[in-house]
Amino acid sequence: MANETIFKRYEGNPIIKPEDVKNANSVFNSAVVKFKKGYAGVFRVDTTRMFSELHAGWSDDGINWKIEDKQIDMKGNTSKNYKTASCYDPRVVLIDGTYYVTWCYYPAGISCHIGVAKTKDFKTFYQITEIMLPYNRNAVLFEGKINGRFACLNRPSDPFHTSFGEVFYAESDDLIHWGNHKFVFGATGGWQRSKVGPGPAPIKIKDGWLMIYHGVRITCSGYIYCMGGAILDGKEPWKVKYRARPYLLAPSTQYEMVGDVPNVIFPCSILHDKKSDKVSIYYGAADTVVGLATADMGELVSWIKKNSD
Ligand code: BMA
Repeated sequence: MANETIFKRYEGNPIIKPEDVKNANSVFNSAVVKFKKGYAGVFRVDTTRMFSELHAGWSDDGINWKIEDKQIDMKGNTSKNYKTASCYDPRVVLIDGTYYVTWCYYPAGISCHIGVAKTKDFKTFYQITEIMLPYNRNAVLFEGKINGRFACLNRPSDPFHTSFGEVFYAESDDLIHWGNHKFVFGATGGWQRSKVGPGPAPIKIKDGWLMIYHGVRITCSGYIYCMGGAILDGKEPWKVKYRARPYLLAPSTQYEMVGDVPNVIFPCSILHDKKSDKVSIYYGAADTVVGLATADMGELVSWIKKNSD
């Protein structure tokens, strides 16, 4: 594939298509994790009514998925309109034996902000609260506590498809009260010249935190979403140690270039198999399907370092 650098696309892509879920128009920006002997995840399903919903799903091998036909019946502190609030772009992370889900939604009017929920079994989900002030469009928790606190990366926004976007860091003792907000990085040049936003939960590595993210450039015929990589400081993750200048993956296959929103690669989850040292990225493609791409962790980290300035 022309633009593959370190990540190779899975030859059976796309691994999840709209026809895999009843009444789905599209299944895309979705988050998967290791669960028991297999995998589980929270999937973004846009229905044929064009509501965005969160659905749970399971897999034995991480490639063949069974996704629930019904949206997650969220318990806890949900907004009254949870079922029609257009819930989208989930991220999932395991911290101390509990899985936490963050997602963007519209609990009131056009004010998009971020929900956080917990689950142990991907059957019962409890919403804890809403984090970050509106408008915020993307938030992902780190996979472990940092200096004893929960921490997240997030992207302040406006109600629409902004032409700007920068990544911020925040931390919390209880997932409810957030502070120590710090700027991490913003748009630079080239493929990430218009806006950037966090992708999957950052992964702890020897050099700090491996961060995969999306970067956007606005062209005369629309936005183009690519995937990039950076390494953040282990103790002070708002400090960027390395950030690769070239993209890691750009839309170039038919399923990335053709769909509801053309030219989108939107990574939402990463799996690291410690035995083989293989990294798998699950990404939404063209706001329609889910693609999978894999890389060797060692090669990925040295490529980010080598291509950083
Ligand atoms: C972003 C989000 C994503 C979407 C992307 C491209 O602003 O809405 O859900 O994949 O735009 O349309």
